[in-house]
Amino acid sequence: MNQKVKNIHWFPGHMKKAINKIEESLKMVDFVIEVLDSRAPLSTQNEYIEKVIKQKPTLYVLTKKDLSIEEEANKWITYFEKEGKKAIAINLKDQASLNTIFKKIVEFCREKDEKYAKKGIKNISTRAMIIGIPNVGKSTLINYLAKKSVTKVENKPGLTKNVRWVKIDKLEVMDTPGILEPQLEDKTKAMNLALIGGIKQEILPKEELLEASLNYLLANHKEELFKRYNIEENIQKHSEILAKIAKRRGFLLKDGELDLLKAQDILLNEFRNGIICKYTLERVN
Ligand SMILES: Nc1nc2c(ncn2[C@@H]2O[C@H](COP(=O)(O)OP(=O)(O)OP(=O)(O)O)[C@@H](O)[C@H]2O)c(=O)[nH]1
Ligand SMILES: [Mg+2]
Repeated sequence: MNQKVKNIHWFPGHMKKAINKIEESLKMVDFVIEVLDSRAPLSTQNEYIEKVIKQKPTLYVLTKKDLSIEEEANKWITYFEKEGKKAIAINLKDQASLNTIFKKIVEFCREKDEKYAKKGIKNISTRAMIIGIPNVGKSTLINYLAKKSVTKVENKPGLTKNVRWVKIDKLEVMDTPGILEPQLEDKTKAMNLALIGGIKQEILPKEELLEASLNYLLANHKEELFKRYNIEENIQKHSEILAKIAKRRGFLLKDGELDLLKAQDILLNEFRNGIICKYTLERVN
């Protein structure tokens, strides 16, 4: 069962402004591309976004497929399709998948063109809005579609602060800042977001993040974890694992003691960036 927390507030001013702009601009768009992270598709869905886009045709793009377990990503696509949604899982670092996404986008454009053709209107451009929580790859997706860098991308939640239109042939796409619910009350969701980088990790206590990461890794990817840090003994205690990492990497404090905090930071970073293993935090039942 999901725990409730009351103490996670993360709603910078630019998100409030973005929400107003998104609501205003929604009237102008033909369809919406909601970007989710394939490692935690439900946690990266935002209730507010779901509510405002209800009336719009929506394509779910599950990004970072290269970082998640492929079989699980595919199961999520089936899950969304069963819900009557169009969905696709993609690695935005691989231009080879460009065709797959263009095919889906063309379907949306065709539906819209047919609707207008009935009214006798031809050759008008199609407008889409890219929407999602921070750091899921919205700006990367626009650059990917445009085949050049038209908007800034970084592995840091909250990078895009303003909306912006980008023209890609007959398609006009709007990049938007990542938005979150004003209060993250669901602790499991907050934890998943922090682990994959959707919210800044400092928002949650590091010990809790470490505990969640190691519990997940020991239950699902023990071999890969031990291989990454050359751990030969079958240890389970988190403190012992951290000590091993510090020892193997030579992380020492001035007095010669092991630097466990540095080991913790390395573990969290390497886990988040998929260096230890590919992973999917949320699985389809
Ligand atoms: N490995 C991998 N990295 C990706 C993928 N898509 C995006 N990224 C990386 O994810 C990070 C965030 O990407 P952005 O495009 O800036 O994310 P955003 O959704 O625009 O973020 P905000 O502007 O903060 O809301 C960048 O480091 C991207 O390179 C993917 O499919 N695979
Ligand atoms: Mg962005």
